[in-house]
Amino acid sequence: MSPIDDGNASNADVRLGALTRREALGLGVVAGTAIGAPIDSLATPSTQVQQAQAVLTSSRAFVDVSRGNPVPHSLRGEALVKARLTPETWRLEITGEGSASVPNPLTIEAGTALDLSGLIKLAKTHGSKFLKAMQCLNIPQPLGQGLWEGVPLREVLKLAGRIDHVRRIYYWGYHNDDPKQLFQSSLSYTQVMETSPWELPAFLAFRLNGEPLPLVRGGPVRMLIPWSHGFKSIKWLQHIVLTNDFKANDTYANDNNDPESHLKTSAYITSCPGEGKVGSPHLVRGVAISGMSGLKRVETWVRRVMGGQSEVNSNSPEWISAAWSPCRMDAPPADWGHVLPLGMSSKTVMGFDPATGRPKQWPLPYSTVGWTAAIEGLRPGSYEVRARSVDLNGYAQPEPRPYQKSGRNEVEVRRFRIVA
Ligand SMILES: Nc1nc2c(c(=O)[nH]1)N[C@H]1C(S)=C(S)[C@@H](COP(=O)(O)O)O[C@H]1N2
Ligand SMILES: [Mo]
Repeated sequence: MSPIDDGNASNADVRLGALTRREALGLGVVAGTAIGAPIDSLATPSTQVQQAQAVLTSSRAFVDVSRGNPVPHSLRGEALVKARLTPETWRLEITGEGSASVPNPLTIEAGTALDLSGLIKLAKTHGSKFLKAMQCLNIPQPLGQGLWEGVPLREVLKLAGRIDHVRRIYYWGYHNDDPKQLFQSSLSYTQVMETSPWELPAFLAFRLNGEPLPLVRGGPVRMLIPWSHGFKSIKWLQHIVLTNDFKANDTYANDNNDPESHLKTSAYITSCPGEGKVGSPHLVRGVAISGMSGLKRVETWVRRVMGGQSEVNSNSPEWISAAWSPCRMDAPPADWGHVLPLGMSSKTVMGFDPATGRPKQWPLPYSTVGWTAAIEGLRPGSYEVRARSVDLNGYAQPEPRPYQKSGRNEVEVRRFRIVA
């Protein structure tokens, strides 16, 4: 899939709509999913049919949001070696700036930069893995969901010795050595070093869905910030700088985005047939992301539309008094062995009970869940269906953030007709 704009340009969502539908059709996945099923789950359709949505997206089927000219994952051969984007040539530098004190900087010049085998070695003692959906702050669809393996960033920073006078950490990846193409992101020192043990940590990922992280998804190594939108998850990671400056200096802040915005709870419609028959339930399907505020339920509102009827929005009286009905959310897969990469036990995945192998929470935090609404009892006519999430604080979409530059949150609507 070719990269798309990250939505800071005007017509990105239109282009995305076309891409995701084509992608879903091209992959032949379970009807109506925007998220592609991995090859191995396609081979076991019986375990997938009860699910409205596949758990893992194959690495190539993610919607690709990448800046750069050329985009780093288009490099080949010598150019790739020169860019240090092969497993053998990849290096990570960790340095300090200003008053930050970094006793053991990791640099290419001094021969101390971290290489991939060093990172893999660190993973032997400090590695972990978890499921997480990727979502762009500016695109109203999840980009995909993966099983990511790697090492918490805090363990990597320890390699630089007893660092001091550090309040923030910023980082970037390969960008054709062109300052104009820099895509940088940042975190506070506290966010990196003191993740709650129940939360997924800031992370360096080098495997996805049981395989080495491919170049197309930011390999050999990318940053992965579980609680955040995609712009914190820098691909082709090569540089980390420790600073005493406390301010966020993310490239994404330049486009009026909230740089501290975290992954949001939202529902998306992935399939709604344009026409249905009286007497048979009209099946509407979708996915929802469980963001930082969790997901209580997904609900739909079906509205009869007459010719020339006025638009409604979330401030309209009709909307405010509308009757929303809860949808059926997919249960956790009964057999995680069919869902996870071959040979991986769910007992070893963060967020799962190591004794039973079942998820401790459902939906899993920062992951997607499929949902289905079976709409019944409609008379012939034209209808609109809307879907919204309700988070664990009781907020229904588009609340609590009508301000979209902290994460798109429109309530999706589809039209359909019921015929006799
Ligand atoms: N180096 C680099 N990393 C990047 C980007 C980029 O353009 N360059 N885009 C970011 C944005 S805005 C998003 S939404 C995610 C998308 O990740 P994906 O392409 O794996 O779906 O990557 C992030 N990491
Ligand atoms: Mo993004």
